[in-house]
Amino acid sequence: MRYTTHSIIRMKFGKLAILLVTLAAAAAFVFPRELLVLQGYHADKQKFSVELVAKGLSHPWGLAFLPDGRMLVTERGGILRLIRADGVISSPLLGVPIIHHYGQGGLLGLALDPDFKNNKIVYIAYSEPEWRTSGTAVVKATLEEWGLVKHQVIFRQQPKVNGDGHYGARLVFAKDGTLFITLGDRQQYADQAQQLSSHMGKVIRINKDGTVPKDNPFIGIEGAKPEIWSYGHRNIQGAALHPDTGKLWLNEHGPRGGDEVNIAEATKNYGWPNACYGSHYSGEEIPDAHAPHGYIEPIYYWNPSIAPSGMAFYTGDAFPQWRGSILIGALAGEYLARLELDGEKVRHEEKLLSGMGKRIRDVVQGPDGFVYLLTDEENGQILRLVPPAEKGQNPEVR
Ligand SMILES: [Ca+2]
Repeated sequence: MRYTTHSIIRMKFGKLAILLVTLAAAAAFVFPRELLVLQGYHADKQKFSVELVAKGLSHPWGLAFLPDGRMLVTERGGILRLIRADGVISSPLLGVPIIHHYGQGGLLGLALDPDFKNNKIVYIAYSEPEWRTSGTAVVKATLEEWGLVKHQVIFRQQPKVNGDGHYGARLVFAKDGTLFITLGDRQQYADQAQQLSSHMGKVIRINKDGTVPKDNPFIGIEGAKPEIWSYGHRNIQGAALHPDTGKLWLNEHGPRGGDEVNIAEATKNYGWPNACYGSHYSGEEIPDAHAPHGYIEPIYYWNPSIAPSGMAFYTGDAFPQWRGSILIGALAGEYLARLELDGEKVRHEEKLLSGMGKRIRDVVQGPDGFVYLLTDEENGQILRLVPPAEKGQNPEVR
């Protein structure tokens, strides 16, 4: 039989289609929801249980709920998946950007467009490779059932540098529709956190199309990058908008004994690396003094360090006593921090889930008011905190 070029192409497409269907079927595995043995978990003010929603995710990093109740989840290695509320995990979505997959780099934070219901647009932060360097970038794309289309890279960290650490990479929409991007100092470049000519160690604020908002604070300052909102940060892996004030709250990995919670205000300098609690990992001391140099003191810090990551304000009905608290996942600390607030001060910290031995990468309040967590491990999980079932009540019909 003679093959024409046309028939060969057709055959290849036919085989490709069969291969794709087979792969999709193999990858869409089902995990029944399980109850862990943490029924009636002890806590200061609220008892809760922990449910396993899904597992088998490789170092999941960011989670966002779609309006239909499904979860969009990034895995650090460069995989994006949709996960149903009953734990069914999709095959990897197509159209994901190429990432620098070393160290802390990968597919990282994500956010849905505030008008996602109508436009299906998502924003994903990732470490973008360029020759031997990389930098945090943000891609905007439309989410289809099978993947991302209509990509537009709306932000690129400048300069790109060597090294695989401190990408920051949380994305939060402000109430005015601008997008905050949290960055890190890229680990070996701490001094750039103080330089307005570099994006590193900054909070960035841009419009949805990547342009600079007209009221950004450093527009017109010679040599300053106009996307900068605040500076002097080390590595911001958690951020959330205060539900009442609309201010951007964040947490950042500090040096040894100096992880922080800050409220990021326009033009403000948060001190890194010139002032900070704790000491460099080399043992070298860092001055604590913030005020004499105009650096903003953290509103809270951890000594010893906990390596804080995802962050959410709790506003739901499932845990009334937690309303108004911040929930922060601890990686090295292996717990869920609940910070009780008094205005813009932290009044009390409660350590939830300590002893479970899980590095917690992201924290999200679900549309049901339950608290969803991503665990950072090769066989990563989605866990959720729910109120404990009443005695004799079937937890499935709670
Ligand atoms: Ca600081």
